[in-house]
Amino acid sequence: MYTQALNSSDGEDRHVEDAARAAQFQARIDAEERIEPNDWMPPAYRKTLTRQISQHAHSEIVGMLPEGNWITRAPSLRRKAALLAKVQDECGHGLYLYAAAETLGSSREELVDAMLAGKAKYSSIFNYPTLTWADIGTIGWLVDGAAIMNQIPLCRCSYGPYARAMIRVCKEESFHQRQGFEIMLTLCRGTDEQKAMAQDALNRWWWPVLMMFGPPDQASQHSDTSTKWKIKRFSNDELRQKFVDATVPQAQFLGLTIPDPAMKQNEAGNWEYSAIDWEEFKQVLAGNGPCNRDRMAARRKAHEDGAWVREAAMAYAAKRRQRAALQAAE
Ligand code: BYC
Repeated sequence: MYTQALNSSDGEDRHVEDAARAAQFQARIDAEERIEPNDWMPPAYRKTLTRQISQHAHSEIVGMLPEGNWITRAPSLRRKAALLAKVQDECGHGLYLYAAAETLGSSREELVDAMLAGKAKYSSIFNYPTLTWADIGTIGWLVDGAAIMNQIPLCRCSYGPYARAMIRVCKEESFHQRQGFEIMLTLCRGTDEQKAMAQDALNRWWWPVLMMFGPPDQASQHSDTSTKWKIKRFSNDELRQKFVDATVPQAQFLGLTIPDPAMKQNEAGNWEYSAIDWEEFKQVLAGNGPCNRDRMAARRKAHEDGAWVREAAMAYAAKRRQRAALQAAE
């Protein structure tokens, strides 16, 4: 009886303490202070950040596949060098992001395993195929363009390691966007066949790119808490609209037509677009996009093929630890 009473009062004390810490944490967020790895944070903040950062990391890594598909077929040495550098940059982004997620207490191994087991998501956009060289231009122009729109506000995210990683990622994404736009410009100023190829790529990528920003605001599960904690600075729909408004003049400059005949500019200057097919998005997230199975198979194979590298690195690290311990004992 006495023990029970003690436990219940212990529980209440802990509850009061947690509420006070949560209030203090929110006050720091409201004051635009950065949260760092060793600071106290609500378990749900840690969980949602780990979810978002790891999904972001997986997207960078899976994102290497559709473009990597064209490295051997780039039309010139210059194009090949730029594409190689871009794909390597995406790999680097994945590594910074896994490192940022690790500061929250989940190992890279756990995060990668969750992705390979199909438990963690990666961006829907990378489940579409790259059929022609114009797809490489379109990915740089639109996919990296959308990524920049989404990631610039993440440079002001409340969690320090994520915000700092985003600064470098955004600089590199800007270069990617420019190289993609330049490919499109070259195709659009080329032969009729090249321009048709560019238009075809835009037709296929436009709607999937709009889906990259996530479900509409009323269906977004995480937006409210992520906004309260200043992980998100803009809603999914706000960023989607900013992207459309920035992209329409670029398409006009290229002489390309956005595949949305009902699209119109309103009095405020915003481009109103037609309804997005959210059923297609759901299907892609459920694993039924055109390339989901290929992407997962390629990642699993790469992981298996890389086992010897991980083993060698572990053996080397163990040897170094052993040598350091021996030296310390001398
Ligand atoms: N694809 O409540 P919501 C790049 C999921 S760019 C797949 O609104 P949140 C790159 C969402 O995760 C691409 N899943 O979520 C560019 C959630 O599911 P869970 C990566 C999506 O987090 C060029 C559920 O739907 N960028 O890497 O508030 C070359 C409900 O959504 C998608 C980032 O990851 C999607 N498109 O907002 C190479 C940026 N959209 O977790 C690489 C960081 C939503 O409950 N992430 N879902 O199972 C974010 O900014 C936010 O996580 C999102 C979603 C805006 C994407």
